[in-house]
Amino acid sequence: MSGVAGAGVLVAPILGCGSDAPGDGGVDAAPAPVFPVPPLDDGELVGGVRVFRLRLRSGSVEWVSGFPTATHGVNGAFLGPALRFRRGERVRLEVTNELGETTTLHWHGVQLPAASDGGPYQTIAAAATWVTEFDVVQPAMTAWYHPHLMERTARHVYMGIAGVILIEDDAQGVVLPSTYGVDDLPLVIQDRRLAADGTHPYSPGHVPSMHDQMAGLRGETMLVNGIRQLRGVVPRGLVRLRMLNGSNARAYNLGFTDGRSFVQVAGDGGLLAAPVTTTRVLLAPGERAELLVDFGDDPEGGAVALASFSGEVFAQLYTGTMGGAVADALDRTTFELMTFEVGAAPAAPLSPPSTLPPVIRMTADQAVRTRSIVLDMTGPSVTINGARMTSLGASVPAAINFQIPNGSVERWDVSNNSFMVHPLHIHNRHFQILDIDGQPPPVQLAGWKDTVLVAPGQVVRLMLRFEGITDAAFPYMFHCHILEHEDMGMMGQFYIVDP
Ligand SMILES: [Cu+2]
Repeated sequence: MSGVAGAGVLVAPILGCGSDAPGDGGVDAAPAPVFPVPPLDDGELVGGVRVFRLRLRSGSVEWVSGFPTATHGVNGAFLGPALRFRRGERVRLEVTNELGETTTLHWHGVQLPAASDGGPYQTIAAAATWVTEFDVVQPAMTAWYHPHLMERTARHVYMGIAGVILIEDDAQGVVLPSTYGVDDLPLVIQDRRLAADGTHPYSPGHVPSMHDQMAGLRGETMLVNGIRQLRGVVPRGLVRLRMLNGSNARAYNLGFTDGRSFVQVAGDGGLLAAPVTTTRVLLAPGERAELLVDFGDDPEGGAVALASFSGEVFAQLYTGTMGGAVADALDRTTFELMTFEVGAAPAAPLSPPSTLPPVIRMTADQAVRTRSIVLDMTGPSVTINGARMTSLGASVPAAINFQIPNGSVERWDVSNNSFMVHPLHIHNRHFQILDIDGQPPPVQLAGWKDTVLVAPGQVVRLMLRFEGITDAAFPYMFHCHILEHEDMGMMGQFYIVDP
């Protein structure tokens, strides 16, 4: 198995993983019959409730030969299973924390009661089990889960606690490749900064520098599904890739090294209003996209790499001297993430859908109130509306606390006054982008979303409908999804309350 030509620093072939590492597809002689994906977890039906049992535990993975890296994982050494939810069902998550320290587990992109959100208020003490239950009310989409502990999110995600959630909804009537691990493939994209001894800035006893906290920690080693230089075999035909940018800070401008086009059918919040044929998809941390890639004309044994064409968007995402200082070399160039090998097996005889169900667009006149959300960085500080959330329910200089009456429609005008991109994530409620610098969003960004990339100098106006279960005791969070920024307090909270 030859090494992939990466960014000049990724020259080693895939290294053997720990015995229970994801994929374990390293140096074994026989090619893996299926694509290395996280295990699929359908839970167990108990009295009509789909129960998932998740164990947060420590482990290790040998990304650097001879030097195991200490990791965290969910039911395994690194990352966690793909949880499959079905719309209309009730799910129960039983999360046992064996990490030896407090954490949380947040269901990113899932619409649920605030007490089930798994944000910084729902802490799970060491050795405790958190049980939460909610109804799956939303259409098909790819969501994900990760810790969300106040000031510790970046560390816990970097150590390896993350996984995808596949929400299914047969009522939508759209036929997409759906054989998990064969033609329906989640790709969890993460970068890691690994030293020669396998440690990284969040390893036990290590602390990221102030520069890394301000810039967001970037690394030179690319992992897909926890595997370095992943090579996966795909059938000759249409394949669905569920992309998740699970990195702490790096954005990716994804495309294929042979320039082939693909069809984007879904974003963060599920299906787009129409399929979009393109050669690039830009994903900030926390964002997802579902792509249909046709390998039907590829020769058996052919290979094509997935790459990030980051240099193409560098000037958009980073401005001025300060922007240049927080970006790294990879942000200025093109680098490979993984390689697809085309197998012998034909895929299911599917074509990309020519249409998708309509997405009813919200309009500005529906808003009963507007809010300004100003993202900024000054000195050693990352702020929302000039404030930092410093502990639960408190911020400096003033609490960023919104009380939003249930049933309200609001317009949030999000501006980025800083020199680098910030992805704003809003818990529970998906939103629509009304416009970007006054222009209507392209189709890829015109569906429902929960995380939006806001480039320096941009004003992105969002439309949100707050409805559902009210809770005066527990808020939902909104924050920058550069996890170092979130931990430094670039976060606010809102309550949905009875009108
Ligand atoms: Cu940020």
